[in-house]
Order: sequence, then C-alpha cells, then structure tokens
Amino acid sequence: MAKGTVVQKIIDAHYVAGVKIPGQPVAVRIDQTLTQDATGTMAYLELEAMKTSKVKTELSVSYVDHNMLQSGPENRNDHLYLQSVAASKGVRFSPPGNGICHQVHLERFGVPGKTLLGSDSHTPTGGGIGMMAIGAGGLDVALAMAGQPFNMPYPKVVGIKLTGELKPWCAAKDVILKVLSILTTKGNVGSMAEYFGPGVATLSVPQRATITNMGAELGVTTSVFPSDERTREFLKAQKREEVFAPLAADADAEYDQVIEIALDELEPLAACPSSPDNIKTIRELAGIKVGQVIIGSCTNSSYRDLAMVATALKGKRVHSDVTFAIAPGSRQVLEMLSRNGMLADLIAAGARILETGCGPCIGQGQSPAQDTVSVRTFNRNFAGRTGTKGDQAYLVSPETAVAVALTGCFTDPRTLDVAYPEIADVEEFLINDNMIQLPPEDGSSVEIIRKPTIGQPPLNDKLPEVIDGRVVIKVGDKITTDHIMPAGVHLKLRSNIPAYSKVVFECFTEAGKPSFAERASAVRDAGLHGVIIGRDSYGQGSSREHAAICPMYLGIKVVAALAIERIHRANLVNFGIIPLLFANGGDYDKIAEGDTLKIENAPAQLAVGAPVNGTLIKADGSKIAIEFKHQLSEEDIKIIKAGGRLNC
Ligand code: MIC
Ligand code: SF4
Repeated sequence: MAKGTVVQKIIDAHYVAGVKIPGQPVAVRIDQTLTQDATGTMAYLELEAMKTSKVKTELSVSYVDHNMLQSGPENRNDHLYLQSVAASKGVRFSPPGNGICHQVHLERFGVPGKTLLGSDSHTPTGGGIGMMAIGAGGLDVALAMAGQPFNMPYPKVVGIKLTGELKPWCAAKDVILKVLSILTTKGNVGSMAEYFGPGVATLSVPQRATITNMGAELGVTTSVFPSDERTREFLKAQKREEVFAPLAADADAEYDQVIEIALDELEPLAACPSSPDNIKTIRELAGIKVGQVIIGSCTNSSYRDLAMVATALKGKRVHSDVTFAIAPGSRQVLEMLSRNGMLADLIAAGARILETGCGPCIGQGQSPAQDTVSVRTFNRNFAGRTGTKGDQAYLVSPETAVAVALTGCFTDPRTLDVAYPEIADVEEFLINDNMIQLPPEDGSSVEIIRKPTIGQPPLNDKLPEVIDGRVVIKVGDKITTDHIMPAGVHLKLRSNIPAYSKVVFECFTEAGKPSFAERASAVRDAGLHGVIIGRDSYGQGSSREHAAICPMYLGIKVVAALAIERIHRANLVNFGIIPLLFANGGDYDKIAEGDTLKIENAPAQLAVGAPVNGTLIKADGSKIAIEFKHQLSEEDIKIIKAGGRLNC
C-alpha cells in the first residue's frame, strides 16, 4: 500500500471516515466545488431539492463555458437560472466569456493541498497546482456544496516518475499521451496518479495541468503533482502567492505501482481515432492529409500554449487546405494575447478565433467534413463527438498542431524549418476578475429565475421486490457517456430530461428501427424494467449524470457489465440504477437483446460483498442462471433501495 505520497497526505488532511485500505470506502471533506453549465443546472436543482440555503464549502464557483451557442432560448435560460441560483446560494458566478471552468479555476482559485470536487470529469486539471481535484456527477457535487463529505474508494497510487527534460517541439501533451499508451483508458478505476521525480521541476504549472487534465482519460480518480517552487512562481504571477503551500511526497514514499517516463526520450505523439489511448508517433502518421486543425479545450489552451502557437506562426500562413481555429481557454489568456499583439499574429496566420469556452471540444460547432481528418489539441476523440458521423479525430499537442496547420498533413514538428519558441513562465499575468460575480452575504431574497425550459430532476421508484427486466440494449467494450448521452446539438436539452431522454444511445439507432428510447419506454409502459448490458469499461468519459438520469427516466433498473467506470457507476447509484458486474465474464455472451433477466428478492439480495443471482430467460423459454457481483457499499445499497439519493 502506498505510503508517504502526496495523495495520502491530502486524504489524511481531509479524512472524515472510512478505512484507509485500497478499495475500501473513504469519506473526505471537500474544500471547493466547481460546476459548469451543462451539468450545473441539474446540480443546483438538486441542491435546491436538499433545501440548502447557503453552500457550506470554502469556495464554490459556477461556470458557464459549455453551452454558449444560444441557438434557441435554452442556453440563455440555463445561464439566467445559474446566475440567480448562484447568488442565492453563496456561489461565485463566472459568466459566458470568462473562460473554461478548469482553466479559470487553475488561474484564479486553485489552492495547493485543498480538495476540489467538480461536476466535470476534467476537474483533475487542478492537480497541476497540487490540489486533489476530482470529477463527479452533479448530485455528488451538490451534496459537497451542502457540506457532505465525498465518498470514494481509498485509492491505489500509481507513481509516475519523470526524469530528464522535454526536448524542443515535444510537449506536456506527449507526456500524457505516452502515459495513456502504457496504462490505457481501462483498468485504472480506483487508482490515483501521482507525478514525482526530477523531471517534475522542469514542467510549469500549465504544462502539469495539461497532464493532470487528460489523466481523466485513464479512468483514474485524479492525478496530482507536488506543489513546489514552480507552483509558487505561478501563484505569484497570478497575484495569489499567499495561498501557496509546499507539498511533496516523502523521500522514501512508496507507490502501489511505478512507471517511469524519460522526458528527453519522448517524441511527438497522437491519439488516433477513436480512443485517447490509441497512440501512434507523428512519424508513423507523417504525410496523412488533414482538413482541420483546432487548438483549444481545457487541455491545451493556456497562455503558454497559445503564445507558443502565435510565436511559431508569426509571419506565416496556415496551409490553404486546412481550416484552423483557436479557442482560448480563458479571458485572461485572450486578453493577454490581444494586448501583446499575439492575437494579431494568429489572425494574420489565418486563425479563426472562437469564443473562450469548450466550443468544438463538445461538438458545439466546427464539425469536420465527412471523410476528412481533424487534428485537435483536445482530450477526447470518441466516435462522433465532433458532430460528424464516422469522424476521424486525432489528439495532439499544440506543437504538432502548428506543424500540421502549416503543412496540411501530419508532420513531425521537429522537422519544421522554424525555431522552437521557448515560452518562459509568465512573471505577471493580467489580472482582471471583473466578470466574476460575488454572491451577496445573505442571498435569501434573491429571486431565482426559472424559464419554462428548466425542468425538475425526475424521481425514481423504490427498488421493486422482483426486477422483471428486459434487455433493451447490449453493447460492447469502452462505451462512453458520449455514446449513452450524446452532447453536440443535443446539449441544449440538458435541463429538459423528457426531451433529452429521446436521444439516449442515439448512435446505435438503425434507420427505420425503433430507437433505444422507444424500446425502453415500451418496456416501462408494460410495467416491466429495462436492462442495459455492457462489456468492459462501460461508462468511460464524462461526468454527465444525464447518462444515468435519462435511462432511469426511461425505466432502466439494471446496468450489467464486465466493468463500470467510476463516475458513471456513482451516477447510476445516485439515481437508483443497480450497477452489476458479471461474476463469470462468459455470461455476457449468453445474453441477447430482448431476453428477460429476472432478479427475485432484489432488495434482500443486495448486501455488501454478496452475489446477486438472476435468471436469464431466452426467447425460446430456456433458462440460464446468472451470477452477478458488485462493489456497492452499505450507503450505496441504501440509496438504490430508496430509488436514488433524492428519495433518501
Ligand atoms: C466532456 O468533456 O465530455 C464534458 C462535456 O465536459 C463532460 C461534462 C458534460 O457532459 O457536461 C465531462 O467531461 O464531464
Ligand atoms: Fe469543455 Fe472539452 Fe474540457 Fe469537457 S473536455 S470541459 S467539453 S473543454
């Protein structure tokens, strides 16, 4: 078991209850929370349902960064609700235009050694500044705002030892892509990643934040860097040196697993379609024609990244077959680039400047043409996430993106005839917090604005005695929450569960055949229960609790798979859906869509560590006994029996 690690020190300092043995439930105090608009409306509706008059955290911030297209009134309706509910509950509000939650939080609010819970899976960005920053479903974040501790399995700690120093044109993004090629996107549930070793000091906070941000794709609970002199310098440059606290693992710290990355041996890499762990070197891809390059997202839109891009492109013009877009991570970044002239260099080079926000990363515009290659500095390339069916999205560093933009094809940036722009740490960031809205001391008289598109989170029924299930869908490995609950053009339905539910598993709907929503509703309306069958690593990716709420609304009672990812599993529990695991992996093959899965005495069978026995009834009437296991805690079981947390 890990000892003397940064992870352990932060948990110790926030420990509330539980057993400090890997895999055992442990509860930790949460100092800060963040929400973003696409998950935030539900989170604050849930907070309201808890009758909390004022948040109990040291700091809570509500950001608007995802849904900003405003085609139709829904987005702005959400913003108004979020702004007013923030004022009423003691939450700071960062309005549209101020930046991506993770980037702004790192710049303006992150504090080394503190805990941060965010309703977005990339909350671990804060690990770059030495926070224990964890992504969770909106309901868990609402509970943290209400003063409840956060429950998680006590983690195994994967130590990632960094040695050497990055060579020119090799980037922090290549570090995390390398880690993804080793650890992959599956099998890391219940672990945390901790960076250590002499290479750490060679990386600035924004570079570290790129690495911890995309650690989300590993499926680890979070990733964390120590807090050192580079951290102090970053905070000083943000005029927040007073919150600096040093934090390092002990010299004799022990990790559960160690991997070593020699920074000086790295070369430019890409995550190829359609998984962040499908890694190749840029050399292998060299020459492939590219139609679109986008630089941005919470992974790679810091001042350092965009200053490097602007410097490399100064006086040049991007290739005429490429559309080239930039989405700056925050207003601080955009304002600095605009005041020092770099924005003009980018525009002159042919960049399309997008609003500061998530934008194309979540399919809000810039969908690529069919059968063309899109190269992005983002963190996710799940199939269809760009908004184009059959898309070919590659994830790269800003350095590689520059080379691709200039040449119109995959090009190793080290072969460019351009001097590598070494970007020194900023000594003084431009501080302008005038968009951050502080809540009044007493928000009780603030009127909360609820336009008609803001619905209430639906409630589930109590767990029935007998689950008379019908398998509504059977899917394969690595099903992401983007498969389950698409974003893109549907993102604006986040506050309207009945409407959003219609597109659950939309990517699997075959032309002319009933959709998942129609099939599930038919099962529900017949008084039966819906079942989803997944294979390995079900529910990867985002924290969107809609991937549980909408199936719940459609009558799903059980998700059975070989493995279920952490945040999604917690969301299922929160909304009263039982996350079961096959005791014998081979049983997966015996099940077909349309089969009946009966679980008798369901509440009595659900007990900590006990198996759950079900009967599979095939179309021909034959019966097969199926044994399931689960990792539910006492508390989880109580919640499921009640039909979800909102009923507790
Ligand atoms: C994402 O990157 O997938 C998102 C959109 O930021 C999600 C949150 C959401 O679905 O609203 C995430 O990462 O949690
Ligand atoms: Fe936004 Fe993309 Fe980051 Fe998610 S991954 S928070 S959509 S920028």
